[in-house]
Amino acid sequence: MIYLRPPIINELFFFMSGSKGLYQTITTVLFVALLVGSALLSYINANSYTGNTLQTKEQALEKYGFYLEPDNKDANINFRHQSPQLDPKLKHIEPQIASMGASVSIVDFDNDGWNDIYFTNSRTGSQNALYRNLHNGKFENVAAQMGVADVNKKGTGVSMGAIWGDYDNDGYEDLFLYKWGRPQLFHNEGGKKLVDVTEGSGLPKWINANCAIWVDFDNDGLLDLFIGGYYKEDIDLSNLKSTKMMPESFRYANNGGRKYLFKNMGNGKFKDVTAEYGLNSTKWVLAAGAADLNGDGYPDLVVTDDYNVDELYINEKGKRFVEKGKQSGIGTIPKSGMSVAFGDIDNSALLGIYTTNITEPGILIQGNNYWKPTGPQTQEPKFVNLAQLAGIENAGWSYGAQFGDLNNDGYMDLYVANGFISGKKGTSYWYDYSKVTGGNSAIIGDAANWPDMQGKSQSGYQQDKIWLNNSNGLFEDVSNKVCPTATYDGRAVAMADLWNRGVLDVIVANQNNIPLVYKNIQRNNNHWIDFDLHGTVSNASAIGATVEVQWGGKKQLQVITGGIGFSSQNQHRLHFGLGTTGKVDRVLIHWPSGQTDEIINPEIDKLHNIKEKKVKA
Ligand SMILES: [Ca+2]
Ligand SMILES: [Ca+2]
Ligand SMILES: [Ca+2]
Ligand SMILES: [Ca+2]
Repeated sequence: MIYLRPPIINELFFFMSGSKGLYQTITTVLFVALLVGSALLSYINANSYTGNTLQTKEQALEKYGFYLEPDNKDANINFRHQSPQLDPKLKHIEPQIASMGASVSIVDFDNDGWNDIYFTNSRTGSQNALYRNLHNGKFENVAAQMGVADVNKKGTGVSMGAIWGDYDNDGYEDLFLYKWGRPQLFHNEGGKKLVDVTEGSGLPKWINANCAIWVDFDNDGLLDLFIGGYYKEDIDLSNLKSTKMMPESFRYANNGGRKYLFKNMGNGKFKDVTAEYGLNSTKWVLAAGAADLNGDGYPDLVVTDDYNVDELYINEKGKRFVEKGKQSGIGTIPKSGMSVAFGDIDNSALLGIYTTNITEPGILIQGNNYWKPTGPQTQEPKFVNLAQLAGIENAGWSYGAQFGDLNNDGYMDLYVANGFISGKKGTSYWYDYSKVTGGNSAIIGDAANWPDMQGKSQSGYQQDKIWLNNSNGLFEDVSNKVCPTATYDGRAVAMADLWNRGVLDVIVANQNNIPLVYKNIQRNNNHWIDFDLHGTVSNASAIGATVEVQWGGKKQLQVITGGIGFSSQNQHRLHFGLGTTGKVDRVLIHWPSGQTDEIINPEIDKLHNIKEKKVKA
C-alpha cells in the first residue's frame, strides 16, 4: 500500500491518531525517528537511482570495455538455495527470519590451479554444492563424493556460510562451515576428500553464526578463527523455547549472539580465547574483515553489526583486542551493518573499508559507508565516510559487497548485492514493520508481536548495484548496463578468475533462488597482473599478506583475506588491473611473518605464484 510512497511518517500519523490518542502518536513518530536514526526521511524517488536504460551487450562492451554474461547454464551450475525452515511459532514472519544462508566461497580445493566454487544451502536435509572446475568452461558438483554435501541434517542446524583456509599448513585449503547450528571443521585430504574433524577440535556445540573468518591474529603461522554470533547461541530456530529472541532495539541492541575467537593450538585443536582477548560484546554480527589497519603488522578486525554501531578491534601485538569503533569514526552511527570489504579505490596504497546498510526510498535512507583512512597508518587509525562523495552510498537493501577491477583499467570497481524479500508484487511489509519498530524493547524483542507478513515484499525485486570507478574519485552506476537486469534477493558476492583469463568474474549467491555466475567478457586493451602467495613461515594460505603494485605513478594495495563481504570468500589470488600501461615498476609483498619481498619489473598479463622465503623474521 505504501510501497515507494513518500514518507511513512504521514501514514503512521493517520493510522495512529484515529483511535489511540495524541500521546501514542507522538511516541510512535519518535520511535520511527529512532528507527531511521541519523538517516534522513527522504523523498527521493526510486527512479533516481534505478532508472538506467537497458543497453545491449555490444553497447556495454563499446562504452565500458566489459560485460557480465550470465553463465549458469554453460558452466553447468544448477544449484538452487533453499531458505531455512523455522519453528511454527515464527511462521508469521518466516521470510524475515529465514532470509539468510545463501553464501558463496571460492577455493582451489584440489590445487590444480583452477578456482572451484562452494555454495551453502539452508533447508534441513538440503545439500551444499562444491563445483570442481573442469577447465573447459564447465563445472562438476563433487560435494557428495568429497563429503561436504549432506551437512544440513536434522538436529545439526543448517549452513549459513563457509570459509577455506589451510589451518594445518599441509598445502591444502581446509573448510570451516558455520551454521545456525553445530559449526563444522573439515580437513582437506590432499584434495581427494574433506573429512569432518569437528569432534575433539574444541569448537562449541551450537552457534547461530552468519559470519566467520580465518585470521592469524598472533602471527604464529597458524590460522585462527573469528566467529560472530547473530541470534544467541542457546536458541534453536527450528525448535524455539520462547519467541523472545528478537533484537531489543533497532539502534542499540546488545542481546545478539556472543563472539568467538579460537586460537589454533597446532594439533587440530582450537582454544576459546574470546574473553581474554576482549571480544565481549554481544551485538548482532553480520560480517567481519581482518586487515592490518594501523601498520603494526598485526591484523585488526572490522565487525559490522545489525541493529547497532559497527566495531573496530585494534589488535595489540597479538595479545588482545581493544575496541576503537567510536574513536576511529567507524562505530559512531547505528545502521544495519551487513558486509565488510577492503578497497584501495584511489590507488593511494591505503585500505578503505566499505560497509553496507539499508536504503529504501521514502522510508529509510541509512546509506552504505566507505571509510577512508584520514592519513597514513598510525597506531589509532581514523576514518572518514566518503561514500556519498564517491557516489557509492545508496544501493538498496544491501548485503554483500566486493571490490575488484572489473574492466582492468587499474581502478577497483564495486559490486553490491541487493534486495531483502521479494514477496507478492506490489505489496510492502515496511508499514507493518514500522509498527513493531515503534514499540519498546519488550515489544520489539518478542517475535510474537511482529505483524504477520502475509507474503508481502520488503525491499524486494531489487537490481544489484554495479559501480564503475571513474578514476577521479567518483563511481558511475552501470548496474543494468553491463548485465541483464536481475532482481533476485542478493546475499553473498565473490569475485574470482574462473577460467584463468586474467579477468574477474562475479558470483552472487541469491536467497532462496539460483546463484548468478557472471562470466566477465572484456573488450579493451588493458593489462593485468595476478599474485598467488604461499606462506612458509607465515600461515600457508598467506592470509593477512598484502601486495602493493606500483606502476605508471600509481600504487595499489590489496590484502589476502580468509573470508570477506557477507558470508563469502573471494579467490585466493590477488588480481590487479593495470590499464594500458605495459610495465609494472615494483611490487612489495608484506608477509604476516614480517618479511617483505620486493619484485622489480615483473612480467605482466601473468599469474605469479610466490612462495615465502624460509627465513625467520
Ligand atoms: Ca581447482
Ligand atoms: Ca590443510
Ligand atoms: Ca595463530
Ligand atoms: Ca576498474
